[in-house]
Amino acid sequence: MQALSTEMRLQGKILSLVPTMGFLHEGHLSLMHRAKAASDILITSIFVNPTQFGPNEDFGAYPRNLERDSALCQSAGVDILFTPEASDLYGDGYQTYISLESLPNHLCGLSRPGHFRGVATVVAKLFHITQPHIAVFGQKDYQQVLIIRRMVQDLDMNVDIIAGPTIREPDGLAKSSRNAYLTDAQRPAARSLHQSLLMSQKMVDSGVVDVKLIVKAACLLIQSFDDTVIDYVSICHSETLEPLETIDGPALMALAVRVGKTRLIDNTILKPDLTE
Ligand code: PAJ
Repeated sequence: MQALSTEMRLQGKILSLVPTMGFLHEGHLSLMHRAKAASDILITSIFVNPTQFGPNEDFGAYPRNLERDSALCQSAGVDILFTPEASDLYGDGYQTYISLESLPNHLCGLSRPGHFRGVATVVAKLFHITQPHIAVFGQKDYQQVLIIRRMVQDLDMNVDIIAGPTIREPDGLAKSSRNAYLTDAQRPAARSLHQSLLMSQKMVDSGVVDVKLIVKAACLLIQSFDDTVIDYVSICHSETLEPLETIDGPALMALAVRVGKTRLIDNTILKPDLTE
C-alpha cells in the first residue's frame, strides 16, 4: 500500500483517505463522496482496530461484512480498498502509541480509557501507510475529529483534515454501524438522543442559558425511555471540551447513552441568538 501511494504521489495524483471500521452505511458513504470530489484517488480503509477497544467492549462482536462493504465502496467510487490484518499493523513486539495530554480527558475518553490512544495511533499509521493529502472524518465523532486535528497539527503531519456532517436515519437517529445491535423495541429510546439535542436547541432559542437546566431536561427526556443508561450529557467548549456553565456563544452539546447493551453517541453545536 505504501509503495502504491508513493508511486501515485510521484505521478502527481491527489490522494484522499476515508478510514473506517467497516459495516458501512450512508454516513461513511457521504465521507467518501466528499473525499472523491476533492481528490484523484480515493482510498478507503476497513480495519476494526483492536487498540481502540477496551477489554469489556465489543471488539469481538463488532459487525463485519467485507463482501457487502466492498460492493458499497465500488458504488461510491473508491479506487483502493485497504483492508489490513491486525498482525500487519501491530506486529510482534509492537510498542509505539500516540497519546494526547488533555483532549481525551473529557466526554468519551472518560468512560473509554485508552480509546483515543488507539484511535490516534491507528490513524497516524494509516496516514503513514496511505500517504493521503486529504482525510475525511465524520462530525458524529466530534471528539475524534478534534483529537485527529490536534495530532496532525502537533506532529506536523502533512494531511488536510475535512469533517463531514452527521447523516441520520429518517427518524433522526445518527447512522452508526452499532445501530445493527438495536431491537425494534429499543428504537424510541435510541431516538431520544437526537430528540434531546433538538429540545436543547429549542430551550436555547427561548432564552435559557443555564447549562444545568438544559442538561437536566435532556437527561429527563432520555431517562423517560426504558432501557437507557446515560454515560454523559455534556455542554462544553467546542475546542477545549472544558465544561461550560452558561451558553454565551456556540457550544458543543455531546451525549453518550447506553440503550440496552448498545452505546450510542450524538452531538450538536448549540447556537444562542446573539442579535440584540
Ligand atoms: P467508524 O466508526 O467506522 O467511522 C468511520 C468514519 O465515519 C468516522 O470518521 C466517523 O465519524 C464517520 N461516521 C460514522 N457515522 C457517521 C454518520 N452517521 N454520519 C457521518 N459520518 C459518520 O471512527 C472510526 O470508525 C474509527 O475510530 C477510525 C477513525 C476508523 C479509526 O479506527
